[in-house]
Amino acid sequence: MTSGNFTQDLPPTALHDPFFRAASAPAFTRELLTGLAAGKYAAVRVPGFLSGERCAEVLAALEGREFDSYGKARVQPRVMRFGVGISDHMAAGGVAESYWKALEGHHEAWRGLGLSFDPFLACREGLGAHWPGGVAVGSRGGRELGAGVAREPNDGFRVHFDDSLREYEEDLLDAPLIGQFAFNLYVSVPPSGGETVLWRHRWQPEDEAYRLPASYGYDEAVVRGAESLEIAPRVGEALLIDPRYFHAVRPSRGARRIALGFAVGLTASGQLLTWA
Ligand SMILES: O=C(O)CCC(=O)C(=O)O
Ligand SMILES: [Fe+2]
Repeated sequence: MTSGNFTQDLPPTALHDPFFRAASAPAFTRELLTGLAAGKYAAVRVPGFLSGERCAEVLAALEGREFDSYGKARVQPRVMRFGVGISDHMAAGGVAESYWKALEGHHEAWRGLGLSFDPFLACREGLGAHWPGGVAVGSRGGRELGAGVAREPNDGFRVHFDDSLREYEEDLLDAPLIGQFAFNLYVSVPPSGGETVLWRHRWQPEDEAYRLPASYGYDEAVVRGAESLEIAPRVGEALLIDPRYFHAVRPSRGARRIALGFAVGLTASGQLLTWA
């Protein structure tokens, strides 16, 4: 009944859901985080989250390093990363032992950058500045997960969604989650392209017909007709999205697109837990 007569002359993309919006604010307030978890926003942007000086320090350190690429069969076009991501170590609906082994090298690689501060700690502190339950790195079987990675999707990310409840057979973290976010802090952005796009569409079983073979992604036709939201990232800006909305990153032109990223889960006791 809600799609009453007044909508009949409008194409579907002309309709707007007032909750499908990106809020922009100087900080991650309680209201914004609870609103994102509850579905009152699709994304929250905090420009100037990390100072230009700190962004430049991280970028300068990363620029001289060799990046790995995500698993080439699953991630096409290629996405580069510095650090270990859990999605490359999935096995039988759980986490492969190789992840824990790889994390040792990960910590060494990040320490080897010789940064004057821990950028993932800075991100957690900024994210949790107004959050009563605080932000901590999540654990699995009592072992601390990775704190984050630097990701470089110069040729874009395909249309996909992230939902650990669907990706893993059992709880990924020791604490069950009642909400999930994806966090990105941009340290290098291209002069054109590189936009993050969200669609007001969540996975439904029919969508599997659009899944690209052996890939993490879907044919863009899966979001056809859905309302969308485009965000052009800026250096120093933090973006927190509801990753259960299908999303993509457009190819970059003219410069590297590098973001520090991690997943965030909200527990029933109101704690925010991160992993990568
Ligand atoms: O780089 C971005 O803006 C979003 C990347 C992404 O797919 C995610 O964080 O889940
Ligand atoms: Fe994603």
